[in-house]
Amino acid sequence: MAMLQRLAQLSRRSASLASSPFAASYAARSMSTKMTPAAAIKAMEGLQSKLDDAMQKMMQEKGDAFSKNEFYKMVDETPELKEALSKYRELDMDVEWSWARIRSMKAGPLTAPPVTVTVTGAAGAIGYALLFRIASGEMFGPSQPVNLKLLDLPAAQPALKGVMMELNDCAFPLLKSMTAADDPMKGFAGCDYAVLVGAKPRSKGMERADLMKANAEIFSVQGKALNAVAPKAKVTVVGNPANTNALIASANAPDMNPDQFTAMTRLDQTRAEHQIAEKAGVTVEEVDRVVIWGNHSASQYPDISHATIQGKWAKEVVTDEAWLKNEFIPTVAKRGAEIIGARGASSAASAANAAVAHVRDWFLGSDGRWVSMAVPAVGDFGMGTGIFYSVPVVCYPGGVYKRVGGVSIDPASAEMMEKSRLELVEERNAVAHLLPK
Ligand code: NAX
Repeated sequence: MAMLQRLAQLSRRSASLASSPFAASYAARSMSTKMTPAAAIKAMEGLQSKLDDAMQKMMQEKGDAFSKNEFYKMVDETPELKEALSKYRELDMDVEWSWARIRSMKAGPLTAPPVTVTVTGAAGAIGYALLFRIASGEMFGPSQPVNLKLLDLPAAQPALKGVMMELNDCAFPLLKSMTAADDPMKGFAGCDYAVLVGAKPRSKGMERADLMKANAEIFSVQGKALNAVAPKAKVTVVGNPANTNALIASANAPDMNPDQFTAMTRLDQTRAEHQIAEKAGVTVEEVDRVVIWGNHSASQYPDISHATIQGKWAKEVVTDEAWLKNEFIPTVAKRGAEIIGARGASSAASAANAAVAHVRDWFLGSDGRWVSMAVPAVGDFGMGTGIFYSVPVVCYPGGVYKRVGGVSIDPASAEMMEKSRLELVEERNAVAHLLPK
């Protein structure tokens, strides 16, 4: 399992390798070498095996201590491997993609029983960025077959059909079956994991309260359906307002443990990690233990009080308090709006990436790393109960997460955390009619 975990972790850096946009750019790159794509692939194969063997060997030797940077360092110091890598570059190939290809094709026999995952809102923007990555093995690991169940509204079925045609056209070895549904009872039937992306967007002139109400109804129906047809499922809510939607779905699933429901704040975490890494002039991999507290909304609190940068306390590296307060926190909290402003569309690819990371860690474990998830509040950190509140957790292989305990909270953090808690209580009160007693 350790090796698979490590592969899955490494693959978070790999591109959406087999998505159709990739296929197009791959063809374009191959053209630039004046080789046909087939000839380029053929030319790569021997080099891939050589590098793959070296990687496997290093993984066996180092186990969990294996890191990709170390691997590249070793390649750099081994003339034969260095030459193999440089030949890749001559082929004008994206090395990250090459590694993904090795992993997706050579990770071992696909003997594990498939994991069944339902994605709602599958025909939407996040769905389009997410499904290809699930089917390629990035969510559940490179040798874990998957069944995809795609749920969307009746009106979205024609578009969904097109997405399924593209998924089929990718011929993903891991994709064992795929079905579409517009009825939650069919869409969730027997799923092991459910990623609830589909939600009603805020239309022009719509009040927040109306948006909350419309989404609350969707998630109460879906909670009931999950309870009836997939009571063992592990559920990740992405659709907004994510925390309160998770609360509603969970409250409507009386036979399921509330801990089976989570809401995604991973995108906020990765946004925060990037901001801190950039400010400190380090890579994101050198930043650890950034925490997102509270609601996936502008009231969230991205907290670096417990974070480390290259093993040192982040607060001792980033000492610019004014930047932390006036730039870092607002930038992370309002990043979604900034992206809509810049690209005229919402952040679909990074949201899909966060969903891949959230579920992957839940399924394969986070290897001791803290990751933020909105989970049922259990009274710690003074947050009471009856809301879904984002906290740091550590995940263990097989779908287990544990809240990180004993985290000290300074007064300034407590104030920020309380603001987000109050907002969540307000959201809960607005949908109280959909929360069975
Ligand atoms: P899109 O509008 O592109 O897609 C939404 C899809 O959901 C559509 O295909 C729609 O037909 C479907 N849908 C609507 N109601 C449904 C229902 N009852 N059952 C099944 N499907 C249904 O939105 P997209 O950009 O994909 O965003 C989806 C949701 O993610 C939104 O609520 C958005 O606010 C939320 N986000 C959450 C993030 C997070 O970090 N938690 C970040 C990104 C994103 O903003």
